[in-house]
Parts: sequence; structure tokens; C-alpha cells
Amino acid sequence: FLVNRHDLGVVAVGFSGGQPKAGVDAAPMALIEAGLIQQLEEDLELNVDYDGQVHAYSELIPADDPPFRNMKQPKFVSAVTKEVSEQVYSHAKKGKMVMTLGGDHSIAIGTISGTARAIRERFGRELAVIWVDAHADINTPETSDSGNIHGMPVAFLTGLATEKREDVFGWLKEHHMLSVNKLVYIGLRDIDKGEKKILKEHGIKAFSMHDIDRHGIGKVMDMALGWIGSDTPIHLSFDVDALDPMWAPSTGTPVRGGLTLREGDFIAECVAATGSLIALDLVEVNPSLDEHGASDTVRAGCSIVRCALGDTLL
Ligand code: NNH
Ligand code: MN
Ligand code: MN
Ligand code: MN
Repeated sequence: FLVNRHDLGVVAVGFSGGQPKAGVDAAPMALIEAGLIQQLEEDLELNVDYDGQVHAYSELIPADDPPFRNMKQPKFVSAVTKEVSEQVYSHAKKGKMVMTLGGDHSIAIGTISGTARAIRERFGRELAVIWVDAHADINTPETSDSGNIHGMPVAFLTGLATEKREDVFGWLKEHHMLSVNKLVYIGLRDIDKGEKKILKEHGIKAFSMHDIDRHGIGKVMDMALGWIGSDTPIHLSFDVDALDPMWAPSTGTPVRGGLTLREGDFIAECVAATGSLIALDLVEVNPSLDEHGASDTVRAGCSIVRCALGDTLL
């Protein structure tokens, strides 16, 4: 009802500027070369609207981009995410489901702001976000130890971090944003001190690996989707580092003790089954990391996407 489930807009974001490791920008090509888009067209029978390009946004590289409020490459990340926001919005306003292939997780500032705006305009509704990640990515520029913006997207999207400078996320307006009570985390296991404080103070719903151990992933998904409520449009932002490095080693900040391959797919299947999914991000696959090559991580990423877009086991 929210989107035409069979019409999928695809945005390939070859961007690594939200963190220091090269290679994450090559993920969209690796996923596409592994047959992802073909599988969606042929096996899932989706009408895919893809411009055939992995965007590098090199035209947006600023002449000069010094750290600002502790953020690294603030102007470049701001300019790229602003452009991604427009790209995602233009698919979403036509009633298409949107899939964005990253890239590091800073790009979610673009993807979620784009869908939040489209959903507001089309339905007058607020968006819910399911953030699957080992990390909470809710640092403000001031709480971040690294200064890497891929650890901050949720803070900017919820208005916990704000900046007036138009060229440093000042372009983010009310209609791009998400309320903290419409956010649910799954898979957390590496949270910074300042982030823990933010999660507590704002009563943000979070299911850590501890919760998954205690209740099992089935019950956790019931609780997560119950929190969001039925008929609420959902944007799923999936950081591949939520999976255990045993299954997805090729990522910039692997953390042991993560989700199994099946738990990752199960999360995506449960979200698909709600019928409320309107957009999906797959981020932080870095094909240049891991000595065995990245085929396991790329295959895991493809599988999660297929599950989220409605592939069922039987
Ligand atoms: N919390 C750390 C930071 O802010 C690490 C973030 N790294 C991620 N997030 N991969 O998903 O820098
Ligand atoms: Mn992340
Ligand atoms: Mn992460
Ligand atoms: Mn290895």
C-alpha cells in the first residue's frame, strides 16, 4: 500500500569519506558483479530502475575540507549525503521501493532524510527506522572519539546533533528527520560511552546481542516490530558488520560475537513480511579487506537484500 513493491529504485553510492579505510566505495560494483540486480530482476521479478552508474561524487570534493567540530571531511560528507538524499527522494516520491548500496554508513544521512521527506509528503506520515549494526552510529560530533562521520548519522537524522552551517549538514531540515521513538536497533555490541548515555537518556529501543541470546531472534523481531507498530513505513538500514566476522569479515570495523548469516536473513525476512518496507540500505561491505577475498561478505550482502525484498524459503 505504501509503495509498489515490484518497482525498485536503486542508488549505488561509491563513497568512503565517512571513515578512513579505502575500498568500501567498491562495494556496489562488487555486489552488482556478483549478480545482485540480475537476481532481483529474474528471481524476484522486480522492475529495477537503476541508472547503471556507481556514483563517486568526485565533482563534490571540496577544495579545502578541514576538520570542523571534530568531524573529518565534514563538507564532502555533507555534500554527498545531500545529493544522495535527492536521489533517494526522487525514487521514493514516485512510489518506488528504494535500495541504496553503500558505501560507508554516513550515507544513511542521505538515504533516510530522502525517504522521511517523501513519506511525509505522500502520506503525512512519520518514518520508522530499523538500524541493524554492531554499532549505534549515534555519536554527536562532540561525543565521537574517532571524528568519523559514519559513527554519527543517527545523531544528525534525529536532531540530537545539529549544525547551522549549510555546508555541514545545515541543509537537514525538520522534514528530513526521524523521531527517536521511531528508531529500533538490532545487533548492537560495540557502543561508545557517550552513545550509551544518549540511548539511555532518550529511551531509545535497542536489542543488543545480549537480548538476542536471551530471547532468540524470533522473539526479538516480534518485539522490534511491535514497538514500531503495524502500518508504519519502515526504512531498514543494514550495516554488514552486524553479522559476525565469521560470515562477513570484509568490513572496516568487524566486531566478534555477532549475528549468524541466518539471523541476518531472518531479520530481513521479518521486515519484508510486514509489507511496510519502503527502503533498504546495505552498507560497509569492503571488498578490499580480508586476505581470503570478499566473496563471503558480498554473498551475505546479496542474500540479506534478496530476503528484504521478498525472497522466501518456500
Ligand atoms: N563508534 C565508532 C565511531 O563512532 C565506530 C563506528 N563504526 C562503525 N559503525 N562501523 O557502524 O567511530
Ligand atoms: Mn554502521
Ligand atoms: Mn557498524
Ligand atoms: Mn580471513
